[in-house]
Amino acid sequence: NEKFDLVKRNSVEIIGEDELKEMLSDETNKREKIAYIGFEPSGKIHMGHYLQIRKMMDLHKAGFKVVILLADFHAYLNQKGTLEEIRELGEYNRSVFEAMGLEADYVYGSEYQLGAQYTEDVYKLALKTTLKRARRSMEVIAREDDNPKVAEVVYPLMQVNDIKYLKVAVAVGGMEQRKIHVLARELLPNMDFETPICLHNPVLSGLDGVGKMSSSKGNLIAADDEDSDINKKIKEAYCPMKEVSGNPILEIAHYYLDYPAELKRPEKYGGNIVFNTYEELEKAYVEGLHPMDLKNMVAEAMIKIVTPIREKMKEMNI
Ligand code: NAL
Repeated sequence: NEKFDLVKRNSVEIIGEDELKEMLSDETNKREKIAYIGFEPSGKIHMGHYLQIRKMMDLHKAGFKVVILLADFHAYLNQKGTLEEIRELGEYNRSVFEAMGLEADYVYGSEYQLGAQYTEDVYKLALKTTLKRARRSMEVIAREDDNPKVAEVVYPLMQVNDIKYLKVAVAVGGMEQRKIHVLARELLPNMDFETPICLHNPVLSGLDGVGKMSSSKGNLIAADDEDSDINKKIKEAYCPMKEVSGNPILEIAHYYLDYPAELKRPEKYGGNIVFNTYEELEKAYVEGLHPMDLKNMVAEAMIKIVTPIREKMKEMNI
């Protein structure tokens, strides 16, 4: 199925694949085709976000209504600032996603998360979830805190509840969201809601090779980086010879190059090579393709992706 391949492409996993296939081939919309992702509003939108936005565009193409949750209360509970500061970042994030070309409905969590029924459901979920499970689901998501707060365990309950309140059929997120999503699949069938399908995207490593690409760490390629920034960042990025695991440049090559991809080199450095698939490129790298050759390909590809976004952002005065 063509639509299924499009939706699955470049994801790490889909939990509920068979249900998704069924939805995609059902013209009667027995189950409303709504796909959603939530973001804690952030000061920098980077290529990790774009991987997810691109996936939402795939879902839109496959016939889904796309909902973007600007998760202001979630960011607030996760100690990202005052509600006012967070909402301002939310507006900025929405504009960047629009500049990326995403057509979607945008909603702030605070528009419905104070409702009486919503609140009662959070209490119900609080009774059904162990503290241990709630904290585990937040392992990668919660901000570091020497004295963790109760807010940390309220957060996943609200995320589960959002899936019900936004009538989500397909919940999308990075792999770090999977424990919350698995909790949602377990709990929601007892809350008068159908088990959500969950699609997880890869989480890119930071350009410094330390942890994940993150707005707070500056180890990223931003949606509005200039060509010179991109060239400099990639040139200086961690890219260990012959090594695949935790290699941010190879990861970007995996998810952002168009295959077949061509490496252009002068004859004296070995001449041009065409890689038909990522797997071919990875094999060549493990066998000794020079990091500089890989970096040149990746920098060119990133510039091609970022330039129209950056231009659009300038045009929109973001
Ligand atoms: C994602 C986040 C917050 C609430 C959500 C509700 C429904 C679906 C996805 C959601 C943000 C996410 C993050 N936890 O770490 O950015």
